[in-house]
Amino acid sequence: MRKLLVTGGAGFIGSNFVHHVIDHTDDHVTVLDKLTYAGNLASLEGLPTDRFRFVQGDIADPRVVDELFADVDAVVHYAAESHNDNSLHDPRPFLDTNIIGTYTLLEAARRHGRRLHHISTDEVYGDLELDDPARFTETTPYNPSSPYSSTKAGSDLLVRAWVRSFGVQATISNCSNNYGPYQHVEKFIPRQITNVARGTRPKLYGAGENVRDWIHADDHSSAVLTILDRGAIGETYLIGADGEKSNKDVVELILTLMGRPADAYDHVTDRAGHDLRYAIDSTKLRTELGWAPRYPDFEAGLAATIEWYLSHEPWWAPAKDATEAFYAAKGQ
Ligand code: NAD
Ligand code: TDX
Repeated sequence: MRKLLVTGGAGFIGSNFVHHVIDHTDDHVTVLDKLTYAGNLASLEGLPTDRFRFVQGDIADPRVVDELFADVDAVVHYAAESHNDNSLHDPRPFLDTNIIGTYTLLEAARRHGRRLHHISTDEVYGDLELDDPARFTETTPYNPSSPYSSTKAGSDLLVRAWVRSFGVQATISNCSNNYGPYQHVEKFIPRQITNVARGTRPKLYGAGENVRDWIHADDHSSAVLTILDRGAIGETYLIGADGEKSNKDVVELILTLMGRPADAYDHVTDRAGHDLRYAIDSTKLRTELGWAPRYPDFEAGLAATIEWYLSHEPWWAPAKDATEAFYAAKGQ
């Protein structure tokens, strides 16, 4: 039985990964999570106590990190400050967690000789024009736009340097936009679903022409497990499921699936520096490691996600009012 340490496992994608590992492997999972506003223990309810334990702590705290690294076989690093809008409001926690936190984990991986998989984002590559036939690949130059994406880019470069300079056994994945259960209501899709559920109109930034490349969180998890098992040390793999959609199309689909008129939404103040389009070419992961997504139908995945939010109001309601107050103060 392999022993995994999952940082940020009480967040959106980390908790989906923990459920995926428990369902599809014999591994034991320890979650290290600070429980910031984005962490939610309710996302980890019902896991078998003989295969799962939770530790509250900061990835930038070398004492707790060192103790946990001593007792595991491999580490999957999800913990981050993850929301672009928050990074425009207050960048400091992004530096502390994404840069210093990742540095702290790399030093522990080096001391203990542990395998580390670092989770990152396609946003490190900047953005593409709407009519550009290009997609991001593993060789696209880094060109991040926001405080969030620049700290993720910095953390990726630290991982690469620790592999090359110190022989740390690490891999990196850069994934496109995730959707699915357990995503915080600050993010685009859950915000609009829960707005409609509460009788509030969805809020589209600017004209809504920006394109995101959507992947179900469970497909992200299966890709990460594949890289952990079969990825080559020092390599980067892009994860994506060919799910490009404009924000306007997504809002209209949410409204239609929820039985409302497709135009019953508001245009609000655009995000500063708003990236136009992301698009992932995941050929390397598919051909070299044999991975394929299991949820290629975005509309079906979105319908299931809407059902999940409608039946889990106690999970999201406590965060909804504060999130909307934050946006309202910015005219969003
Ligand atoms: P999230 O904000 O939902 O969860 C982040 C988790 O990390 C929370 O549980 C939080 O409590 C924890 N955390 C924050 N700071 C910490 C610290 N200092 N120490 C320990 N724990 C801490 O984020 P998410 O959307 O699940 O993203 C997870 C990872 O995936 C991030 O690294 C993010 O960059 C990456 N990613 C996200 C997406 C996406 O679409 N959401 C896409 C690609 C990559
Ligand atoms: O109310 C909204 N209205 C709106 O039009 C919100 C919250 C967002 N948007 C737009 C902005 C983006 O173009 O929707 C798109 C998606 O926004 P977010 O959910 O904030 O995601 P994004 O900024 O694309 O970043 C996400 O994907 C990449 C994650 O939050 C990152 O952690 C990940 O790295």
